[in-house]
Amino acid sequence: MPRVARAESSSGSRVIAHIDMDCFYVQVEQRKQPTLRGHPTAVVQYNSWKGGGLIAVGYEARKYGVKRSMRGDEAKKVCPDIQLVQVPVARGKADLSVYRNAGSEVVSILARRGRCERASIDEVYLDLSEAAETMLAESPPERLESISEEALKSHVLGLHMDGVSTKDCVKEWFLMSNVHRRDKLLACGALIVAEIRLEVLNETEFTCSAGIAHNKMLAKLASGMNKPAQQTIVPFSSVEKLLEPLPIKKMKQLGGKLGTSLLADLGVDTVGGLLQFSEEKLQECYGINTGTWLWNIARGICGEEVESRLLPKSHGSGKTFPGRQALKTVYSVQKWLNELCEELYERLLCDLEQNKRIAHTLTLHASAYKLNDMESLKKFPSKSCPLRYGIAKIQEDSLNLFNAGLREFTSICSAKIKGSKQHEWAITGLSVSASKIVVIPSGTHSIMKYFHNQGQTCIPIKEPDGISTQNAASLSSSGNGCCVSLHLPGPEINTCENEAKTNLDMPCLNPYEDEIEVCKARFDFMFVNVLIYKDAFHMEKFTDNQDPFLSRMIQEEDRLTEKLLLSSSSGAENGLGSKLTQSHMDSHGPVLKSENQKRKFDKQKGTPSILRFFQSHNSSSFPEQDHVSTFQENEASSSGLQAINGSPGRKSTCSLVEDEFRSNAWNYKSDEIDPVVLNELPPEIQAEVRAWLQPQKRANTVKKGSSIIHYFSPTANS
Ligand code: TTP
Repeated sequence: MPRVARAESSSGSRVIAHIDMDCFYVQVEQRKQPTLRGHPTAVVQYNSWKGGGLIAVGYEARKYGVKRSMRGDEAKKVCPDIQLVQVPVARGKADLSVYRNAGSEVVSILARRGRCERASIDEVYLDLSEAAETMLAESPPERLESISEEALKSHVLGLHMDGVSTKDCVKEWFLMSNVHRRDKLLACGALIVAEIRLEVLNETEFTCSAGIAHNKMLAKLASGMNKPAQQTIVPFSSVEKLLEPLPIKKMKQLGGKLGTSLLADLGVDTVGGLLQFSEEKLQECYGINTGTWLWNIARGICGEEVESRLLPKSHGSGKTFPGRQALKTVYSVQKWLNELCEELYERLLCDLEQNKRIAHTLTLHASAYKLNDMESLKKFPSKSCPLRYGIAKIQEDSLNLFNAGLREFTSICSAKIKGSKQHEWAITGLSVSASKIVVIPSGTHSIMKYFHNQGQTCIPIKEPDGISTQNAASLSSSGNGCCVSLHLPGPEINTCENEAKTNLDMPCLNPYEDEIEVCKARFDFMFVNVLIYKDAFHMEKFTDNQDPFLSRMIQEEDRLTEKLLLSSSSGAENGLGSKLTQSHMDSHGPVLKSENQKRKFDKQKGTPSILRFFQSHNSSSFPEQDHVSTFQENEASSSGLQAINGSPGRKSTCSLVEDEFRSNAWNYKSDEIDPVVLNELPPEIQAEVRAWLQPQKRANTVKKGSSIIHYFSPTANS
């Protein structure tokens, strides 16, 4: 597409709003304590040193010169009347749940009007294109009896005042008729946003500010321009004027190294400065994608869609240990990790209970320095592994991740500093996060889909230092994340680097990825609940509630178990599978509603269960052993079956699955298998399974190329 047309079409008819809560933590505290309203107020971190650090400053306090970077004592000096409110504390660290919940209240109101993306604890994007189109078609601004007062307070960038009052000018802008359609749509969007902001105020008592533009980037820039409780509109014609003088560092994603490089290498310090470079030149300097992205943002082009997401993409719990609080022993790290994991796990369970979502990846981030090498720029490597539900498991895995990171960190540093002793390190920040969160689907799923998934495990999540866990989630769910690899014993711990390489190198082997994800989630959910039930606290919680979803899940699993009495191998009995099945059954006790159900479970105790069979393959069920799999190892094991197949002494996943399936299958009697299960398989596979059940006939039934192994093998799906 020609470049000018690209700019024109990208700005087209989309109407995007960015809503930003004003001084959010302060507003939440003021709602809790209405006497604080109208007073200069700030929210401080709980630490007592010099009155604590300010993390949110109310607008009344800002007038006195109080800033976020100040300590409480400093703020008192510039504003003696300031009210300092402590952030709630739990487990020795800030407890943000009250703010998170308040954010959710606002999101639920905003989501009524259009596609809504929760961008942070207090920020939301709304795609109002459809609502604006409808308004323009049915009741355009010029046909309205009046324009709301709130809308008339809008700031319209580039509007010429011509000596008339601002309000009149804005009114004229709303009512103009012979203008470009995109401006009319923007006017409709602004009227809608003004209404929404009033709804938020009436229902929650919170004020918010908004930016209304043709894309996310411009809307976000605009929302911060006039605060608090105001809205700013960016007509297409004013985009260039807005961007030209804008300092490069103010642009999202240009605040870091890239922004610094633009200044150092190209001498560019404003967005407008980028306009002098051709797209080719920018590509030459920064690569194809970044070059094009820079060329686009200089012209206000941003094709990023508003995602439909009301819930967070990840959960995290972290704490900083500045100055003398830095942690210097593994014991102290473990103590804090346990606290952080408890908070994280509470939120995971809450998400599971309220939203039926489970997380798949656990990531540990830390910041550290070497005691005798303060200048070392080497960052503590972030590590991730599959997330196992159960508080003890998360705590154990986090510590393993930390130890893996520490080994790498200290060895790198030690190599640089001759004679340095081990363990001369200090941790200044720790956080654990859970990402790759998926909704547990309702409905049933064929065993076929689960088998598809059994050969698969998540690729290492490669998260470059500094990238948020939200990005980790998106990387891991990017669609290239599936590969066939062996389930090695112990959690796979992955270094969070080289994500681009991973995505490029890892073969995407299955075209049914979405279904698999969904199916895996469903089965994971069963295992998750098995683990949850082991925890007395949560058992009580769930049984008290008699959660209908959970009961349905249990019935569903029960149905599957009955249907799929495939596994009776003694190997599985001794493994984790049997442990899980047992605890699953034990723990189901309290929620079984009918005598019938109880009898069914009693009968099933000690009987074969599909869970045992599956468990021997399940990626989240590794033995309790610290197995560190570095990126290189994972790459080797997963960058194609060829590598595995080719290496002597290691069997391919397919051949392992084949062996396992066979060794189990030979033990089954055909009359033990519900024909419904076989009927779910494709005809040629049904034939082969039946042949396995009746070995003497097997040789004649399997067509070449239609084997079950072929069916489940990656090449069959690629
Ligand atoms: P911001 O949106 O950055 O700021 P704000 O809402 O306080 O004020 P404004 O009206 O200017 O947008 O942050 C949202 C909340 O996040 C803030 O109220 C407190 C919290 N926060 C921190 O805890 N630490 C921080 O470093 C920042 C920047 C914010």
